[in-house]
Amino acid sequence: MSDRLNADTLSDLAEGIQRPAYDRGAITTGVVHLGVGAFHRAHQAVYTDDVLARDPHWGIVAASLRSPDTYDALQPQDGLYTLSVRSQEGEALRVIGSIMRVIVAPRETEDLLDVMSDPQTRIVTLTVTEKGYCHDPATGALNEAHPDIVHDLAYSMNPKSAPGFIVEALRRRRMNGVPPFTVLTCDNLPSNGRTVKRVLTHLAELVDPELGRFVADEVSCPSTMVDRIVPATSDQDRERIAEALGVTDAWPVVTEPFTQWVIEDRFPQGRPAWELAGAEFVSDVEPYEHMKLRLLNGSHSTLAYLGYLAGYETVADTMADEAFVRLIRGLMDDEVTPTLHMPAGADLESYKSALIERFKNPALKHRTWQIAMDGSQKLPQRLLGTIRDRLSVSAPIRRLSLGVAAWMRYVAGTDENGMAIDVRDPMADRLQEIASKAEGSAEVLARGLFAIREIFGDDLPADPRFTSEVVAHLTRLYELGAKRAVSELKVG
Ligand code: CS2
Repeated sequence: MSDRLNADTLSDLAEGIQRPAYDRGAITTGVVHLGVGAFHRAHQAVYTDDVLARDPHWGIVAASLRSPDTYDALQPQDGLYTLSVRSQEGEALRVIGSIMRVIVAPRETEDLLDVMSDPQTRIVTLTVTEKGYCHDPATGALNEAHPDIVHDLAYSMNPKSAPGFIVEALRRRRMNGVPPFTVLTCDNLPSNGRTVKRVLTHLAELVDPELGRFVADEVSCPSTMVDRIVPATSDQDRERIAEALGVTDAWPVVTEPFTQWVIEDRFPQGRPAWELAGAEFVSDVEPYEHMKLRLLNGSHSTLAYLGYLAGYETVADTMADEAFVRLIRGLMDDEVTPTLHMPAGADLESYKSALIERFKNPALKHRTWQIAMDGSQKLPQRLLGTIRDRLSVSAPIRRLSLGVAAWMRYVAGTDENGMAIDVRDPMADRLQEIASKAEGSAEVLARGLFAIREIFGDDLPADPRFTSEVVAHLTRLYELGAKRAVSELKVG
C-alpha cells in the first residue's frame, strides 16, 4: 500500500469513513494550538472539526514545541489524520481536517510568533502537559529557575517554553495595538485557567512590569475540564487503520467513545460554537475539574503505579483483576466523593460507573508505563489535594495513601523482579539520587521523597497521619509485592 492520506486521496477513501464536511480551502486561522500531541488531535481538534462547516474562521495552526515528529507525519498529509474511536463494539474511523498547518517551534520560531500575533488569531489553546507550564506543582507559581524560563528571560524574543511564546506574542500584539487573544489551557492542572494566568503574569512582569499589568488586566484565561482517554498510537494501530482506509496514515490517533469538555465562557475576542459539538459552557469549572482530576486521574495514577508493579501492561489488564476494581471503586466512593462539591443535577454515580467501564475498555491499549510518567507533576492535583481535604476533617486516606506509596516504590527505579524501570519524570535524577541513598529502606526512601516540597509542600511531610500511612504501605509493597498489597488491603 503506497498511497498516503492527503487532500488528493481524500475522495478515494473506503466507504463509511467520515471526512471533513466543509471546503478546507475556505478555512481561515482563528486558533493557534501549542503542543500538537495525540490528545489535542483526539479532543479539541475534533470539536473544532465539527463546527467548521458552520463557521470557517476557526481553523487551527498547531505547533510542536519540541520535536518535528508530528510535522513530519502530518505535513505530507496536508494536516489530515484519522481519528479512530474504539470500543468492544468495534472501531469508527473519521478523517479530521481542522489542523491547517503544523509548525515546529524551535526551527520556525518567528513564523509561530507571527501567527500568534496576527489579529485573526483570537484564541491560543494549549496541551503541553503538566510540566510544560514551568511551574512549581505544589504552589502553582512560576518556577523562575526552570532552564526554559531562564532561557526565555535572557532571550524573550526568541522563546522556547509555552509561557515564553505566549508572553512574547502578547507583547507584540500590545505594541501593535492588537487586542490580546484568549488563552485556553487544556491540560490536567488544578484551576488550570488561573494557574496559567498566574504563570503568564509573573513571566510578563519579569520581562517588563507594564506588560505584566497588561496580562493581569487584559488577558482572559478561562479554566477548562478536558476528558478523553487517548493512549499512544501503536504500529498495529497504524497497520489496521491503513488497511481500513485504503491509504496509509503516518500518525492516526486512537481513542474511546467518551469525550467531555467543560469550559468557562470568557472569550472577549469570540470563540467557535463548540457547544454545537457537545462542549459545555459554565460559569465555574472548578467542581467539574475536581471531579475529573480526583476521580479519573487520581484512579489512573493509582492504577498505573500499582498495575505496573504488579506486572500489568495496560490499564485494561489491571482492571481485569477484581482486587484492583475493588480498590478503585472504594477509592472513588469512600475517599474521593466526600471531597467533591458538585452542582445540583450532576450524576456522580453514573460518572463513576462509566469510569470503571472506560478503564476496562480492552480495545484501548493504554500502557500503565505511559500514565506513570511525570508523577512529580501529577501527584499534587490527582491525590495530594484530596488527601489534604480528607485530613482536614480527620477522614481515612487508606487507599489514597497507597497510590502515593506505589509512586514511591515505582520511582525507586527497580521492579519486583529486580529489573530497571524506565522512570520518565522531569525530576528523575533527583528521585534516583534519593532512592539510591535509601538503599532499600522504605522509611528512608519515603522521608527522602517527602522532603521534595515542590511535590508535597510543607504541610504533608509534617503530618504523621499521612507519613505513617504511606510508610506502612511502602513497607508492604516491598514485602508482599503490589498484587498482594492490593488484594490484602484492609480498610476501615
Ligand atoms: C492520564 C490522562 O496519562 C495520564 O496521566 O491519566 O492522560 C488521562 O487519560 C486523561 O486525562 C483522560 O481525560
